[in-house]
This record gives sequence, structure tokens and C-alpha cells, in this order.
Amino acid sequence: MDRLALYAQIQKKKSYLCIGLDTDPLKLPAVLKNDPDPVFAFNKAIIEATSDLCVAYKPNLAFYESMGAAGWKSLENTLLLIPEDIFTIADAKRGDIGNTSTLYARAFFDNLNFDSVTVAPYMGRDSVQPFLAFQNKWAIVLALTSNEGAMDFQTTMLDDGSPLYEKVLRMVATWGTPDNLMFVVGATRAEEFTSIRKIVPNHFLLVPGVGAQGGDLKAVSRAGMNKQCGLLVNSSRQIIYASSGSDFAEKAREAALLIQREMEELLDEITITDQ
Ligand code: OMP
Repeated sequence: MDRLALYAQIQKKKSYLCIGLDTDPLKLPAVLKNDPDPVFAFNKAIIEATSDLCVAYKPNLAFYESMGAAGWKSLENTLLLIPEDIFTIADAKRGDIGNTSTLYARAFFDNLNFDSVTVAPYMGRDSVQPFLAFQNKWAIVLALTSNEGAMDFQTTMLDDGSPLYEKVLRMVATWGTPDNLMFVVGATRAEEFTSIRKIVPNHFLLVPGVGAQGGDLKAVSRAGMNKQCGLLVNSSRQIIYASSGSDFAEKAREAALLIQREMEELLDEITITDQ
């Protein structure tokens, strides 16, 4: 999917919500216990209940890989079910020497047909570039993550007085364009969005951490939105585990709807302020 198509979906749905399909086999509702593929059945119900409210789905690979071959099958079947006009993110946090990264890219783009994959920048240019060589596919590179450990390396001050994650943004931005590159910035980092937007004004940002991690949707939207919205805000547990009962899909829809409504207001507010 290209940038214009993604923005068109955001405008149509009045939403920049990404739903994280972090489907933990140990947390499935009892009602799916006897299903031959309970992970797929769960995802199917969640997708059917929420696909008009979100513009992206982000399965985190760990949840599927933890189940071995069966998990991979559930992931493949889930992807086939996601409507064509919804952006898909393989949250795999890959990145390796160039020829290995090329094979990772083929796995997610050619084999599974994801639109994008999350990539760790630590191994540098040749580890990221293979993900940028596919037409209408995206690398989403970690910049400033939502977790506590982000402080271990990412915020280290360099000699020029700027934090390491800013160097990542500046340098990685020269490897691709806003049409094939996004950055991850955690929703728990609201106070950093203004300075981040000065470095990458046009790129989409994937913003995880709303909901279970306590990120502030209003604050990140006000500081992070650009003229084409430029944000995909992810929430996983808050939506998909809104209920553990047989009404899990209905409750997931309710949780997603609350966020979508807030996004609709923010899109109106920020678009109006910008004019
Ligand atoms: P919830 O906290 O349940 O909404 O899930 C957050 C999802 O986003 C998980 O799949 C995380 O792996 C992912 N994530 C973060 O939580 N923080 C980050 O900084 C980056 C990611 C990510 O790359 O998506």
C-alpha cells in the first residue's frame, strides 16, 4: 500500500488506529477452547468486529512464533482475512547483515505479503536497506521505543548534545523516503514528539503504547500529527482482551470505537487548527 492510499483510508474511516493482534494462546476465551485453530478463530472474530474502525493491523510475530509451525499457519490464515484496504505490519523487529535482511524482507513482503515490517536500526545501513527495495512496501524503524529500557541506549547523549535516537532519525531518513520508511516512537514519549517532528516532518510514525502502557493519545496526536495525519497509533491488549468472555469480539469493538471516536475529534481539531 502506498502513502496516499493509507491517508485515504485515514480520511475515510476518520481513524488512525492500528490494532495489535498480539494473540496470546494462553489468554484465549474459553468459548474457543475446542476450535481446531483457536488463534485464527480469535483473530477472525476481532477483525470482523473492528475492521471498519482501524486502518492497520499489527500482528506481533512473537505470539505466533511461540507456537511453532501451527502459529505460523494461524498467522498466514489471519493475513488472508485482513481486508485489502487495511495496512498490515509484521511486528518482527528484524535487521541483520545485508544478505540475511534480504531474506527477512522476502519472508514478510513476498511470502506473507505484509505491507511493512518493523526493523531495529542497531546493525546500520546495510541491515535496513534490503527492506526498502520493495515497491509499495515499508520498513518501520525503531527510533524511540515505549519501554523503560529505551533509556539504556536510545537517549544516550552524543558529543553534539543530541540523543542517539535523534541521530537514528536523521541518518535513517537519508536511506529511504517518506514513501517507504516510517519510524516507531512510543506513545509514552509525548514530550519528545515536537522535536521529533522537526527532524522527520513528513514520515509516518508508528506509535505503540496507548492503553496497557498508559500512553496519552491526545498529547501524541497534538504534537505528532502532520498534514497527512502521519500517525498510526497502536493499541493491542486494551482492545483484544477487553473481555475474556464469549462477548470478547463485541467488547473489543467497544474498546476500538472509543479510541476511533477520540481520533475523529482529534483529526477535526488538529486539521481545523492547522488551517
Ligand atoms: P500493548 O501494550 O498491549 O498495546 O502492545 C503494544 C505492542 O506494540 C506490542 O506488540 C509491542 O511489541 C509493540 N511495541 C511497543 O509496545 N513499544 C515499542 O516501542 C514498539 C513496539 C512496536 O514496534 O510495535
